[in-house]
Amino acid sequence: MKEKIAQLLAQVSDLKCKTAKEVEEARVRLLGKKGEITRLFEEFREYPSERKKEFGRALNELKQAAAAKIEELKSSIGSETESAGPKEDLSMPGTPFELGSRHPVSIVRQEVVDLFRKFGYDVAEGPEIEDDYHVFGALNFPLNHPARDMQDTFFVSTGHPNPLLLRTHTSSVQVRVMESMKLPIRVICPGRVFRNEAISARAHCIFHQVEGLYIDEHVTFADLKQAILLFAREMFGPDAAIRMRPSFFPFTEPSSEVDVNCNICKGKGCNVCKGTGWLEILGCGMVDPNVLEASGIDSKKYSGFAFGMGLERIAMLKWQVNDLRHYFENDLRFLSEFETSIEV
Ligand code: 2U9
Repeated sequence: MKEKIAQLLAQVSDLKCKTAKEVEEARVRLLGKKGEITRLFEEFREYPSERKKEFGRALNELKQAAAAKIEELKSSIGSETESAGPKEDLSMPGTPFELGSRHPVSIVRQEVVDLFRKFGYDVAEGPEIEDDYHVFGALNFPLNHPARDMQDTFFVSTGHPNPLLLRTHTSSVQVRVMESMKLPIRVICPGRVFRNEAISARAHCIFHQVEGLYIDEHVTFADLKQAILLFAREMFGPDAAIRMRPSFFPFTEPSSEVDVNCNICKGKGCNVCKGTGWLEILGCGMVDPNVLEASGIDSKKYSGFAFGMGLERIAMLKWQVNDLRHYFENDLRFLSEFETSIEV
């Protein structure tokens, strides 16, 4: 034991390492679980107590000397590596990483929402899986209306009077607002809607809408016209003009479709506006008294207007995209054309 201790002590004091790996190897060889010094301690444990006195101190000194040497080697190698200069050239330009961008439909939705917030509208959202009553019944759709057909609507459950379905418009959110909020109501409802349509360049089974509703005493068609004109000017520029064409919706009376003057050909006629000089942007109308009454609003005292627009359509006009399917395919070549979401 005595000789072995002396031999290891000499080894420790002569120990030289060039790399951190060599230091670690030396540590394992001497002090590791199966290291030589550890093994001496195991041997020592078996000795009778009178012999323990003889070697105990020397053995502890060996262990301390080995640990101190390993520490010394570790720090000298560390400082040598540092003194050799930094590995990386910190003046080099960083590795660029690609920034994501907002989806064009999200950009348009934000624009429309911000704009109506500025006009004093609240924003409301509601469930995408709705019941027949909130999507059709409360909105004056007769029981035999074709929109209720399975060819037009995705049903989740059938066979009872108020089946569940994927909402075909966000008007169901306004119905819920009318049921729960105090009058007057001024709200816009952005959201995803679903229709059982064949997918083409002009139609998709999923799209996004923003709908608006304003109910108060003495609301007139003139208020509606002014609100839509202000919206068009904010959205398409101060020169935007609108034209209203009579239309029909079960939930509004009278109803109207709204066109904005084509900002590509300035009204002269081009292939985007199909030679008409006008582009359809939304539908609107005065809320049908039946719809107000269904949600418990006195239609003698209150009146209101409502409007709805498809966001993909607005985005197609804004960026002159000619195929609706681009908005759903997540092709990065298309998506990266739009503004970045991260402000730098
Ligand atoms: C309530 C009462 C009335 C919402 C309205 C339209 C006219 C409309 C279409 C535009 C293109 C749907 O996305 S689209 O296909 N919408 O023309 N929407 S009035 O009227 C309401 C809504 C809720 C309680």
